[in-house]
Amino acid sequence: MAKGRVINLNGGNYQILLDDGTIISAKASGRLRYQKVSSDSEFNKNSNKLSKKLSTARIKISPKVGDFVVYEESEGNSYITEVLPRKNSLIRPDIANVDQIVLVFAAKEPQFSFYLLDMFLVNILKQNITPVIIVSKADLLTDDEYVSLNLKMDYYRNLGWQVLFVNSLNLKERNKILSLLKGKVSVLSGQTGAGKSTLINGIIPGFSLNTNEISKALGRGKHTTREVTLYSYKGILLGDTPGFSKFDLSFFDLTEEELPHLFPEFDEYMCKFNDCAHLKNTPGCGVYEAYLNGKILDTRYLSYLKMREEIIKNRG
Ligand SMILES: Nc1nc2c(ncn2[C@@H]2O[C@H](COP(=O)(O)OP(=O)(O)OP(=O)(O)O)[C@@H](O)[C@H]2O)c(=O)[nH]1
Ligand SMILES: [Mg+2]
Ligand SMILES: [Zn+2]
Repeated sequence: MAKGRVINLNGGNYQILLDDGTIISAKASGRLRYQKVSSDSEFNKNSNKLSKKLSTARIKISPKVGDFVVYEESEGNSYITEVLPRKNSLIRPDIANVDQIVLVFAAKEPQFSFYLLDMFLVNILKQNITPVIIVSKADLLTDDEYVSLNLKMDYYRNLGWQVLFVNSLNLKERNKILSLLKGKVSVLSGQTGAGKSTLINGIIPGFSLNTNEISKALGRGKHTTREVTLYSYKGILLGDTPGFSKFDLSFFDLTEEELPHLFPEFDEYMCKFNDCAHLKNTPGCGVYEAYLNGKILDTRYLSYLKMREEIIKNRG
């Protein structure tokens, strides 16, 4: 019985990274299709296969990038026979066992959007993962634009997150980034054309992942990266992912009740009310007052209101 970690999957072929650094190719075994799991297994979270009375069930599990798997050799081929329990499992990007998400947001091209940033952050926090924020294409900013954007990003730094400005085409912050990635599984996420693949090329010497100019007509990338892949470098695992376009960000199963708790700074401004929605013009609402007093960044509060509306609208 041998183990490894899936680092790429393409048309039914899995690349598996072994402890000694070698990479083998494997297919899913027929036996994999159904696997015995207990009722408290992570695999069961979204499965209704298991009634309260049963303690185990057999459910279908497909290995995904990031998974630790058991494989067997047979007639010169390798077959994955088991997917080991996941520490976490993301849907977009589709990857398991991640320690950290590195959000890559272009300062320009595509235009920086606080709403989009807040939306990504909410989704990351919902999955209990720590974000790192990298503002790419900082070289495209004028000095004034840089000062003003950097000042706003201080707000995010004060929430406890790392924020770096970089020019990935001439990466000066490589050592700093390497130290943030050290010993962790990190995955880059962000809009298409933001520069995720370019950043990886800057971090890992000799790398040349495909990158592409953003479309002038659409103001966005062309989805150059098509699949999730983990790259291994000096004890770091770094995942490149296909970018999002504005239109395919969804709210998964977010509820309007949990939304305020995914804006961590809101906790500081307690409300008089138990289940306050923190809407504008609510007398006595601590969050609304903090917004009025400038303690909560205006774009954060507006992102909250807009996301709340979207959630309600999507629920129908
Ligand atoms: N000036 C400048 N251009 C950059 C920077 N980072 C990336 N670019 C350019 O932005 C374009 C898009 O970069 P990619 O790395 O392909 O973007 P991506 O996020 O991987 O896009 P998808 O794979 O579609 O998700 C390319 O033309 C890059 O050369 C940067 O820091 N500064
Ligand atoms: Mg890419
Ligand atoms: Zn309130």
